[in-house]
Amino acid sequence: MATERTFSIIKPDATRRNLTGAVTKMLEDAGLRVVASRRIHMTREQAEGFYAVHKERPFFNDLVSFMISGPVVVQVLEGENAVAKNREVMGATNPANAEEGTIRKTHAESIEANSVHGSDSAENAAIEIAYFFKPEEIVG
Ligand code: IDP
Ligand code: MG
Repeated sequence: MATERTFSIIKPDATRRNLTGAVTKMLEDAGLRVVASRRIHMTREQAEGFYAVHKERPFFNDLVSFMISGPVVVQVLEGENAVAKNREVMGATNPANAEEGTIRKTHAESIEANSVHGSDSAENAAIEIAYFFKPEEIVG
């Protein structure tokens, strides 16, 4: 399996509880390398654009409000099989269904405030990385 990149967000519920380091350590312990990282406070427009695929879902407005309720940390992660590896260490969307030892099982507050975002495919990873980072901001 070749080296791959994926996109991660440490969500406002985690930054609020000062868990940026704890979450990042879990990503690093899973074999992922942080090759770009920036703490931002997303605008509503930015969050709506990022989650545009979910705009017909009933939770869309709440999700956008949550994502702009505080700062987030946007990151590019690199490693072997990075997309799948990140999804594995994140755990299931609903923390009640997440495996022991995953970020969401350990830290998430709810199905919405679930501490992390991770790209679901290599194709979406490329789109999501380009949404937040210029190529020269990613240093592998
Ligand atoms: P994922 O983050 O595990 O890929 P998605 O289905 O892509 O899950 O949903 C995006 C985000 O929307 C979730 O991480 C979570 O914050 C929120 N979300 C998903 N399903 C629900 C729900 O049923 N109620 C409230 N928020 C939800
Ligand atoms: Mg998703």
